[in-house]
Amino acid sequence: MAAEDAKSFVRRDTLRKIEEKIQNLWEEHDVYMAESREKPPEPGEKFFGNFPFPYMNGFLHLGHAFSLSKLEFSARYHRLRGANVLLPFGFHGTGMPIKASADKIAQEIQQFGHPPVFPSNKEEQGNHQEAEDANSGAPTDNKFKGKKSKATSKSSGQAYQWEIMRSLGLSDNEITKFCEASEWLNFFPPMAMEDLKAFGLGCDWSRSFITTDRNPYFDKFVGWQMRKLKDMDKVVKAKRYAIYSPLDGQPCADHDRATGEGVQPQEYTIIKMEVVAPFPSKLGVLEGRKVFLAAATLRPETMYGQTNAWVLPNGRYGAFEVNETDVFILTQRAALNLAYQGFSKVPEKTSCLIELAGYDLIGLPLKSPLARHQIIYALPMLTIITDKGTGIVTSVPGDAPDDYMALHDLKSKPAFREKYGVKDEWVMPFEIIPIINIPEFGDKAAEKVCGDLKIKSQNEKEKLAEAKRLTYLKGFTEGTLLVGEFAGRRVQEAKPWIRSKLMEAGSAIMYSEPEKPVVSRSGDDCVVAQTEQWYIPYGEEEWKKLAEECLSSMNLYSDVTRHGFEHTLIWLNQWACSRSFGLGTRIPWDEKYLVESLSDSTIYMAYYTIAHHYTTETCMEIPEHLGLT
Ligand code: A2H
Repeated sequence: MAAEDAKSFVRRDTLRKIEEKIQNLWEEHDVYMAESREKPPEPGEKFFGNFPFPYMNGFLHLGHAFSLSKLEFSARYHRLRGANVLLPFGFHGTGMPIKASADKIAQEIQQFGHPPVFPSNKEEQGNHQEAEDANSGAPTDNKFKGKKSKATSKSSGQAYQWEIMRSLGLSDNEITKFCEASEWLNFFPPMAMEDLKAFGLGCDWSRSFITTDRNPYFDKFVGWQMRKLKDMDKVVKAKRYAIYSPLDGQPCADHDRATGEGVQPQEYTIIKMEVVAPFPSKLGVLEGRKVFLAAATLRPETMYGQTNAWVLPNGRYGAFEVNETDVFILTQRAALNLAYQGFSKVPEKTSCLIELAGYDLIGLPLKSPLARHQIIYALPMLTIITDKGTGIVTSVPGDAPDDYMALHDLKSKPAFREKYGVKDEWVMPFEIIPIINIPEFGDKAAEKVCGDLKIKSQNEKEKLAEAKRLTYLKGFTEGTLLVGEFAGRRVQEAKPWIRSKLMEAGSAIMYSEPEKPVVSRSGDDCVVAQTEQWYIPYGEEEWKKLAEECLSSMNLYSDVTRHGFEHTLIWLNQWACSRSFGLGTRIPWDEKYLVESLSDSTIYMAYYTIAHHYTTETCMEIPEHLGLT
C-alpha cells in the first residue's frame, strides 16, 4: 500500500523538480527583465501588461491566480512572438483596512490579554470562523452553515482580528507584531512574491514597489500627480455629504465598509412643523422654546396639500436642540445624522432635552409651512419606519398613497380613533386637497390609485408599494402643480424652487442619511456628515468629454468592458480624494490629509516604467533571497 502510494507521486515530484529547476534558470538569467530598446518598436513588438496591484492585508488567493493567468498567458504569447514584454507587479497598502486591522489587534490585546483569550460563545465562534473564511478565501465546510449566522457575522463585522491572523497560519508571537501597520507591509509583499514565483509568473521583479510613504519614490510620484491636478484646478475643496464613521472620524468609502457597499447618502427636506403653545404637560420642559416636529419628505412641492403630521405611537423620539433657538422632535438616529450636518447645539453630539414616545405627540397642534389650514394635528400612523428619515412624516393624502390610506383608516374607523385618543376635530374637518394633476390619475392621484388597486387599509404594504411606485414616478415626470405661486408649472421644475423658498424662509432644512445601513470595517454604524474635503471633479463636462473621446479610441475587445467604462463615466462625479486616517501619501499642500486609495491607483502603471531606477531597500524590506534588493 505504502509502496503504491509512494510510486504514484513519482511523476508529480519529477515535474515539480523540473519546474523548480526552470524557475531557477529564469531567475538566474533575468529572462523576464524588460530592457528599453533604442530603436522605436514596430507595432506588435512591445507589450506592457498590468495586473491591478493587490491589497496587502493578507495572502494572495486562488482568485488572484485565476485573474492573473489571463495576463500571464497573453504576456507569454507576445514574448514567443518576439515582442519586448514588460509584466511588472506592485503592491497596494494605501487606505484604511490595514490600519484598521492593526488597531483591532492592539485593541484585542488590551481587552482580552496577550495572547488574547476570547469569550467561548458557540454562536459567536461560528460567526468568527466564517469571517475568517471570507478573509482567507479558504473554502471550508463552514461556508455552508446556516444562512442566519452568516448574515449576523456579515452584519456585525465583528470577527476577532487575532483569530483571522491565526487562520492564516501565524503564531501568536508573530501576530503581536501586526499591531503596527508597517508590519503588514513588511510581511505580505514578500509572501505574495514567493507565491507568484511558485505560480510561474513571468514577471520583471525589478519594477516592483509598494505604495504609501514607506516608499519615498512612489510617495513623490503621487505627490507630483496631485500637484499636477491641483495646477489644472482638478482638485477642489468643497463641503459635501459623505457616508461617515463617527468612530474613525472620517468618511467611510466603499472599500472601508464591512457592510453597505454602494450605499449613497439619501437627501430629504425637513419641514419644520411648529408646535403651537401652550404645550401639554409631557412637553412642559420645552415651554418658551421654538419646538418643531421635524418631518422628512422627498416631496417639498406637495406641502400645499398637508392635512396633518404622522407619528408612530410606539416610536421613541426625543426633543433635540439643533441650534441656539430651535428644538426638533425626531428620532435619536436622525438627530445624530443632523449633528454631523451642522444642526446640533453641540457639534457632532446630540443634545436631547427630553425623551418622548409617539403617544406623547398625538394631538399636538401644528403650524406647518405652505399648509392651507392654520392649524393641523399630529396623528398616529402604524407603518412609520423608525430607521428612515426622522420618524415624523407630513401627510399629503392628495398625493401620497400611505397618507391617503392612513387618514382614511382614521376617518372611517371610530374605534381606531378611540384606541389612540384621537379627537374627531383633529381628523374629520380635513379633506383631501387637490394639489397636483397627473394626466393618467387626475387631481387626487392617491385616492384614484388606492381605489383602482382596491387597497383597504394602511397595512396592505405590498399594494401600497405598488401604488407609490405608480404615482411617484408619474407625478414627477408628468405632474403639474394646481396651487400656489407655481401653479401651472411642471412638478420637476417647481420642486427645487419650492424647496429653496422654504429654506430661505427658514421653514425647512436639508437633511441626509445613508439610504441603507452602513457599518465601517472598524465596526461603527455610519452616518451622513457634511465634510469639507478635497474633491476631483471627474463630472466636469469638458473633462468627461475628453475621457469619452479617449475611450472611444481604445480597443477593448469586448462590449461588456466598454459598457462598464461608459457606465462609470456617467456616474463618476465628485470624487472625495482626501482622508484623515489610514496609510498613504500626504496631500502636498494640505498635509493633514492623505490621498485616498483609489486616487493613488489611477496612473500608477506609469510608475513601472521608472520603478527599476528607484526601488531600494527602503521601499520594501524584501529578504535578499527574493532578489529584489
Ligand atoms: B413623502 P423613501 Cl406627497 N416611514 O413626503 C415611512 N414613511 C416615511 C418615513 C418613515 N420613517 N419618513 C418619510 N416617509 C415618507 C410626502 C410624499 C412622500 C408625497 C408622495 C410620496 C412620498 C408627503 N408624505 O413618498 O422610502 C415621506 O412621504 C413616496 C416615496 O425614502 C417621504 O416623502 O423613498 C417618503 O416616505 C420617503 O420614502
